[in-house]
Amino acid sequence: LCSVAYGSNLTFPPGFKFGAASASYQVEGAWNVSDKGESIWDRLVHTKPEAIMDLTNGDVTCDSYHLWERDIEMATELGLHFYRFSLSWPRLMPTGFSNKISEDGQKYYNNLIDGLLDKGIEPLVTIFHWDLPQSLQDLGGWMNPLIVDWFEDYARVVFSLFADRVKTWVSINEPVSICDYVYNTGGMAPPIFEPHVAPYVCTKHVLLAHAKAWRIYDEEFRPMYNGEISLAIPLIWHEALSAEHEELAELLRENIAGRYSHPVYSKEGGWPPSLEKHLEEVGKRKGFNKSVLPPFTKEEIDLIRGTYDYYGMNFYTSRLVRKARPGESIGAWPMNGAPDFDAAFEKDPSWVAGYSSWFYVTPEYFRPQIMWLKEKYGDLKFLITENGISTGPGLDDRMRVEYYRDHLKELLLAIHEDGVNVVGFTAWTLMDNFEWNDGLGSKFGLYEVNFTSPQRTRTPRASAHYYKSIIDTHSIPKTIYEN
Ligand code: GBH
Repeated sequence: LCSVAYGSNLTFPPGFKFGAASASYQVEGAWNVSDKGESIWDRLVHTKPEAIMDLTNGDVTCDSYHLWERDIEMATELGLHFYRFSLSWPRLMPTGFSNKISEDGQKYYNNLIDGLLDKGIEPLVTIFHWDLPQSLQDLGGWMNPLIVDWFEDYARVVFSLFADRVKTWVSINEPVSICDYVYNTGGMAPPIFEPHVAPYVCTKHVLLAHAKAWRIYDEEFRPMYNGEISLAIPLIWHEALSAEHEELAELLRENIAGRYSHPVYSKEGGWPPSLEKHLEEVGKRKGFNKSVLPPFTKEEIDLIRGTYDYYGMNFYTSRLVRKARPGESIGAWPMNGAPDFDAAFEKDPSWVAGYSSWFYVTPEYFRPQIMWLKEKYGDLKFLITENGISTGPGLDDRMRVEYYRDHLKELLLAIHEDGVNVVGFTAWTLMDNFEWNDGLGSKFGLYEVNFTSPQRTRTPRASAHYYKSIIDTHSIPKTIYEN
């Protein structure tokens, strides 16, 4: 692509960094090599293959466990400033506990980290991106309060092994996915359907686990290594269908963004007050005689509050919100509706659909979402930890080019017009990979992966060239697709 930068307002601030992301279960494969333990995703795909749309699984996927050198080469081709990847807990700690650290697991991540650093690319490491050891799931997983201690042990091992070279950390990727999607749909791993209590209990445990990891880093590792650690929180903007639904839309924003952000980022800590009040009513309505949202003690509020170094934000899509009609059946939170809030979701007819069923392209709400967070929690430092779109196969992914162009333009407006401090942007994802329940058929990659070749050949798409030109020019360039 021939590219020419135009207009200073389409230029990113000096020091702004670009990266691309992946996650262990989605790219590594090698699910049972060496002493690796079984994860909850291994268990799901092997015992309920029908949970995956195209009946594929992550047994081999991109085979990055063996092809990590090619992954680094791609990151280098793109000119990435950082590569975000996650650690597989059961690969590093086969029992799930810290009594055994895998030699081969350590070696794999050391190779990847050192290989990236050799090329001048920063490793940005996610400690947990959903592949919980099955051994811990057998003990209740995120529903067992002891997970907070198990995660703390895991995080300490991870920091001891890698914090000398890794300076930016994501503790837990998308609490909403592991708490809300999992228990509200029963379709992900673990396949447990319990939408009344489980999502809220899980939220509390995830926040405590994150807080412990942050505090370990802060006290034991930051003095030596001076890095940063935060959550990656997925935001789906909830826009009121019309003015009369605004109060409901705001309550839903508190449920998806506030439930995971307020305890960490607000000055007072704890649950968002409006949400706390609503979920107490929900509890009583359901006959619990108390809130479905477990309360925090004063100590817990203080433990969690302030445990951040930046705001990590994943942004993909949005929803229009209205009050449900009497008797209307409401889809599962957070993609299809909000039963606990008597809220139904709609899409704007003008929204372009992605390949995934949940996906609508809504760059116009990227900026309001960032502003909402800034207004609630103050002048935070934002890092966009994921953004991208699913398409079908093919190298000419015009849709993805336009998706990145439109979202990055909105991000620049947030930076230049609204004065938001955004320090970096991460494309999801470096290459096509195992897209959870959507399997290998849903393509999010800048690089296409040929899943039928033993080499898992990776080929840059138009969007890879486009992203490279953004990085090279530090601005949004004109391309063959520019209108
Ligand atoms: C992120 O999830 C993840 O961090 C990443 O691993 C993933 O590959 C990427 O985005 C693209 O999806 O069955 O209707 O409930 C985004 C949130 C969570 C969206 C699971 C789809 C299931 C849809 N995703 N969800 S539904």
